[in-house]
Amino acid sequence: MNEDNFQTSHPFPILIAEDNLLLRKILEGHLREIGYDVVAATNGREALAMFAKGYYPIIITDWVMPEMDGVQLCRAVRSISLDHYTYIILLTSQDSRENIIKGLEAGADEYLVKPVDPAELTVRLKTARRIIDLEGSLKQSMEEIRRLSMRDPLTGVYNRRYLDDRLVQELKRTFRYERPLSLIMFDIDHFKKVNDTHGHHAGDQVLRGCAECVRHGIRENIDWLARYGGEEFIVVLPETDLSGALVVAERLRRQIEAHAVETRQGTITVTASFGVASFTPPDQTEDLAVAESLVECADNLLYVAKGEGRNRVKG
Ligand code: GH3
Ligand code: MG
Ligand code: MG
Ligand code: MG
Ligand code: MG
Repeated sequence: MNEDNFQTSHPFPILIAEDNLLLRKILEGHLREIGYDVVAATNGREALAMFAKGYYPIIITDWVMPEMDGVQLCRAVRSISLDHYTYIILLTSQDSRENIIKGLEAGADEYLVKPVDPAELTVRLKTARRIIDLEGSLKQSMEEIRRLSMRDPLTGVYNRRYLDDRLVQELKRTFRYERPLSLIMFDIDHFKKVNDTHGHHAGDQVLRGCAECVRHGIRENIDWLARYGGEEFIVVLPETDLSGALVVAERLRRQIEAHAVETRQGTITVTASFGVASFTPPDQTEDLAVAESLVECADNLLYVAKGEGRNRVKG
């Protein structure tokens, strides 16, 4: 087996725990022969210490060992919460029904009766790999779903669901550290006209362009932008009081006004109206309904900005 094959087929080491030197060497030799990388421990305690230092997706453990036996090792490994699954194969000469159940109950996935048949071990390891690969792809899918569930598909900024959850988290921090928090809500002016004049597709491009423009105009990793509704967005500014937020809103207003969106229908520029609301504890007693009232307050001020002629900031 060449180096490349080795890498792609067995990219991780197996941890074995076996107190009998001869059996350990035989097992190590067989695993190496079929291309696995092996790390060996002489008892359960040693294996657990190695496991705590590095992740092993597969553990092959003897049952009867000094200090910590295989069943205790299974229990210990299962009690550690891990990001990835570890497949445990328990080796036993005690193949009574009762012992097998005890081993599986302790968290072993599979047992093999000693003396280990190399051919059987090889196929059991294939099962282990299938489980580990399946778990890996499930994790990836979950991560992808999680990522998608918090974003607005059109603009790529956070969506309303994320906004609701994160805003409550930000407020908890605001209460805990008695720091200010500001919220800017903005709505594109006469956006219906953009759609009516240039088409929905161009309208979409304008929405993307505005979101991009604002995303670049706020502090990276501190402030964040979410799409609240159709052409309404919210920027959350932690650690920022009203005067600071008004400065940011005014800058964003000018940036949107100056931002030209190139579309097949030609260059489109829009303006937006802004409402800014702030909050500093202990102005109010701790109540997470503040999240709603902040949004409501910014919304009302946004409405005032519209009424006064649009393309302006109200705070
Ligand atoms: P105002 O200045 O008062 O905000 O006027 P407006 O025309 O922007 O507001 P109005 O609420 O009348 O219209 C909003 C428009 O935004 C109507 C809706 O079709 C459009 N819109 C909402 N979501 C999207 C979207 O995802 N893509 C496109 N292209 N248009 C959208
Ligand atoms: Mg033993
Ligand atoms: Mg409107
Ligand atoms: Mg609008
Ligand atoms: Mg609107």
